[in-house]
Amino acid sequence: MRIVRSIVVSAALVLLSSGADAQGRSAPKDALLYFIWPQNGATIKGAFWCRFGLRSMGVTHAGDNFQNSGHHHLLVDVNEPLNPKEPIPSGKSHLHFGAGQTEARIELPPGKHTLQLVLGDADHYPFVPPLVSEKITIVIK
Ligand SMILES: [Cu+2]
Repeated sequence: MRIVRSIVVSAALVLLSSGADAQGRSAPKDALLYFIWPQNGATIKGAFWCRFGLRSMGVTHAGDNFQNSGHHHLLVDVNEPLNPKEPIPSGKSHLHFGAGQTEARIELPPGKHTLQLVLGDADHYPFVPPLVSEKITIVIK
């Protein structure tokens, strides 16, 4: 009996630890990620404030593991699809807003650019299915 009980306890521990890992979370069905600004097709002179909109979910810090919440990521000129099994990459074209920012000053070289928002969980994984905004195209003068 004692052996059986220790197996049950270790199985419960495995379940707990996988529950603490935020990977594979799903967003509420009515969640919506969108650009407040700029709008698709906008022509902008110089640097601009990019404003992130999120409906039916909350914005938290990276590392904060609350239900129905995440932090914003901005993809700039990214064409490759995200791998849902990997954390969102980090770099000049994959910006993380881990302090819970809902707007950011963006400066891009003149020309055409695409922008897309992705919501990430506490560990920077996309939700399943991914919660992404429309991919917009802007022109920097
Ligand atoms: Cu992140």
